[in-house]
Amino acid sequence: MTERGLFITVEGGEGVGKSTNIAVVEEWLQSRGIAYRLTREPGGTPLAEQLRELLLAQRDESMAPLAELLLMFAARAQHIQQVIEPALAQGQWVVCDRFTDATYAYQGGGRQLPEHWVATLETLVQGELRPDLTLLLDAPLEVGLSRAGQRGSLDRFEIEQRAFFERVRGCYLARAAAEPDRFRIIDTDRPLEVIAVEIQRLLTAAEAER
Ligand code: Z5A
Repeated sequence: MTERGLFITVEGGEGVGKSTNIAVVEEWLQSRGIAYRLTREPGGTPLAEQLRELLLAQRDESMAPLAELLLMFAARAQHIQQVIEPALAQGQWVVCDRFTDATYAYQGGGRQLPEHWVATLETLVQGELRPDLTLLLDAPLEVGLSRAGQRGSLDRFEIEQRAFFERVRGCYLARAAAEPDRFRIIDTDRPLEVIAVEIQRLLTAAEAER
């Protein structure tokens, strides 16, 4: 029987360097000859990418936080069924740029929706599926926001106020403290080469622990 792949998620607040460091994860997987699927949330399938567009676009009508929460999980249900579960079952490692910890952080922490709403939907949509390893990229707010601010147009989340992002970061760090076996916190307020070495070391350890 094919050994199930490892499910790795990469999380963090604005501009912490997820895209930059996911490239390091990919290079490591390729160097090991490990079959993998790189994907992202919200998104990862044509339908879920359409939901992503709805979620990120700025528009005149403000989106109700509950509608936002439900759309995140609608996209996730599609993504799990079409991409994540089949890949893991085939033995591929799945590397996902954000997953449900982002929902706890942004809709729970940022939008201040009750945590148990997120937990209820998590159980409904995911069943037993949880990441095996979560790399939480973390940097002081000023660092992340100033890096993110160098980009062009801002999406519906990026226009939020500082207090929103403080709650997001606080929620991520609290979740990491509560689940130390799954989370690895990576300080990204350091040179990229130093971060890359740490990520390679963590992945090597995760492979050895299987
Ligand atoms: N969202 C949600 O609310 N609920 C959910 O359940 C999910 C998501 C799944 C889209 O996510 C939005 O969806 C997101 C939360 C919400 N909110 N926002 N915004 P996204 O992941 O697509 O968007 P993002 O957070 O803006 O990620 P990003 O644009 O991909 O940024 P990043 O990956 O963290 O940063 P980066 O592009 O790698 O780096 C930013 C810049 O900093 C870039 O110029 C780098 O070269 C530079 N950088 C990075 N690291 C360093 C270091 N170490 N030194 C110097 N410079 C660096």
